Amino acid sequence: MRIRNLLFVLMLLGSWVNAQNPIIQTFFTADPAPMVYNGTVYLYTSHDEDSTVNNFFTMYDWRCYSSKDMVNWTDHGAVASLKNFKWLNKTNGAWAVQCIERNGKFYLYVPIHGEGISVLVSDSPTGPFSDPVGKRLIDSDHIWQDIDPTVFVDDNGQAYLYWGNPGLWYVKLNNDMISYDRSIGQNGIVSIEMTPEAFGSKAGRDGKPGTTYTEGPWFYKRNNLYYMIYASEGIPEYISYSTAPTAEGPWTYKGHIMKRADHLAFTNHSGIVDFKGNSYFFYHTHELSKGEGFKRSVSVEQFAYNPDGTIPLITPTKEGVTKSVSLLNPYTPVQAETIAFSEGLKTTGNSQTGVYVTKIDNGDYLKVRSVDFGKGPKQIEASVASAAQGGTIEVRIDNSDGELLGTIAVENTGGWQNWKTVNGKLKKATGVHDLYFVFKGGDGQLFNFDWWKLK
Ligand code: FUB
Repeated sequence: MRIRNLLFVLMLLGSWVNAQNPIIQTFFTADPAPMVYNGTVYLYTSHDEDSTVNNFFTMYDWRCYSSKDMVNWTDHGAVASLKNFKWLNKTNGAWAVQCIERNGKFYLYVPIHGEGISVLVSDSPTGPFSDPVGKRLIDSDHIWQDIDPTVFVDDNGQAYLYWGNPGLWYVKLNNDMISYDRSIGQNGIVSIEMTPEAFGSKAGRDGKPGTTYTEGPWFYKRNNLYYMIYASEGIPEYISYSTAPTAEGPWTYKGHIMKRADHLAFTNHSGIVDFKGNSYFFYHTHELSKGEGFKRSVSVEQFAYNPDGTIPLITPTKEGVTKSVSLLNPYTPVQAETIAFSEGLKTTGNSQTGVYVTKIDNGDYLKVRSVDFGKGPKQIEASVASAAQGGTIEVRIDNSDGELLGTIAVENTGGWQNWKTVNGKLKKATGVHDLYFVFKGGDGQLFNFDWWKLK
């Protein structure tokens, strides 16, 4: 009996060690919006602040992460914020974002809670973004319901922007992506009829018949079928979906994709992409904050469509994506903020250094998955800076207390921005491994860490 208990504990520990969800641990991230561009998944998220104000969503900016392998995510920092809108007299309300690319420009559609939906544009997926309109994009008479934009460009070039809570509306964007056709609907805005056939049946709070549709639509097309994925069933939210033969409907309710589970937050919000032959479902939980619904974190599950194009019920897991779709090359500089999992760390950045890892304390660690050691490195190089005592980076493989390949000594470099390249000798290791940097030192913040490279 005791041995069985022990095995059970070891099994739980094992699954914790392999935990990949939530995929970002350095910040609270919500409302995932993945975009595949140029062999990379760019993940745009809203951002729940570490300190919640007035027990409500406290959200000032939008963040971006990218991955080529679906297990390591590179942090590009806050790529846009409410400060991008000079006309806006508001400091909170940076809700669920989506970015899409068209003709080499990147359009970031953002809701500002209570201020409707706006758009920013950039020449790069990671910004800087600027405001091409100078006022809100969606000009409706239900501004408080204008949240959660989702955008899709159809094969014929027509772009659609859908959004809304608890209704669902769309506009047909013009080719410039920053204005819309005002000749349809009500001054350009088409209201979708919310019927049980289209979005499932659920009585409203007033007891009157209604639909399950709640908010957070995610609109896309796959194999000639149009999909609308959305948060459903009120609070706590499920994720459900409907499909249609055209971008404008009629929609048919198809059922749940993710049901309520204990570690899900009271909201949920999803995004779906196909990448390198696999399908991925992004959502958010309150796992990292241990139950705080205004401090959410993005998770991902790999799934497969059924042969008829329907989506199976997806279970939220701690393991998340178990297989990387490509190996990481450690022989060119790897940004330290390329992370599969970490504990105790933050990232920050500036225009000289870009994004780097900070708030490194004794015992914190950073994991990078599926690193291709090849025939084996002899040395490791790392860029670090410290105005304090410095410390040591232990280089381990396969586990945070796995085989120690070597250590890098970090001394005071004369300032938190005085970057110095330091080296450490490594024991030989070949093949593919998960690489762990385990940080050791005295009390307080030890050093900053910008990049590393095997030699
Ligand atoms: O993140 C703020 C709001 O919570 C989003 O706009 C909704 O979709 C829900 O996730």
